[in-house]
Amino acid sequence: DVSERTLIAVKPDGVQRRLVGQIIQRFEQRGFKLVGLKMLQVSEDLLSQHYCQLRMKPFYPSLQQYMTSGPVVAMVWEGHNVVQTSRMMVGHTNPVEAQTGTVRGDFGIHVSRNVVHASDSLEGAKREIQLWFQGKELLNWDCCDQTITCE
Ligand code: DAT
Ligand code: MG
Repeated sequence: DVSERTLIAVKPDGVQRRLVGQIIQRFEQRGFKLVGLKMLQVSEDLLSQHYCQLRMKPFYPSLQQYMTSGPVVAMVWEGHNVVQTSRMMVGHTNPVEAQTGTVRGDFGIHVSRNVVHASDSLEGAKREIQLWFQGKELLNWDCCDQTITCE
């Protein structure tokens, strides 16, 4: 499905470390299409909805502290198999286990500062995109070379 979409977010540590450009570049050069992009300060409310399955975890308070500590760059990327492919590009949750060549494997060393978020399933992506973006913030646009890039 060429109109599959996922939510990718550069977390506060990624923004602070000036990694936004390199992360965007990886998704662009892979062939995905950027259809939404914004910088925002995440509220405790948005975060608890985003991580609704983690609210009871012992690390949630520190996760909340970190995720609301500074701006985040949220993006919606579109393309064939983008959910699964972007999880592979982002790498294992714990950077210690993330392969070199992945974002977390190249830029992270600790699970509590793992640089980037990527939706983990089609349903999760749908839910997260609706949570983070208004419909009018997402743009449908035709790529000039879409017959070559399999869009
Ligand atoms: P992912 O971000 O790979 O989808 P997740 O959804 O299980 O991983 O967890 C969300 C975030 O919570 C993760 O990116 C970092 C943080 N986290 C997960 N497990 C953790 C742990 N054991 N200690 C500290 N932070 C953790
Ligand atoms: Mg997750």
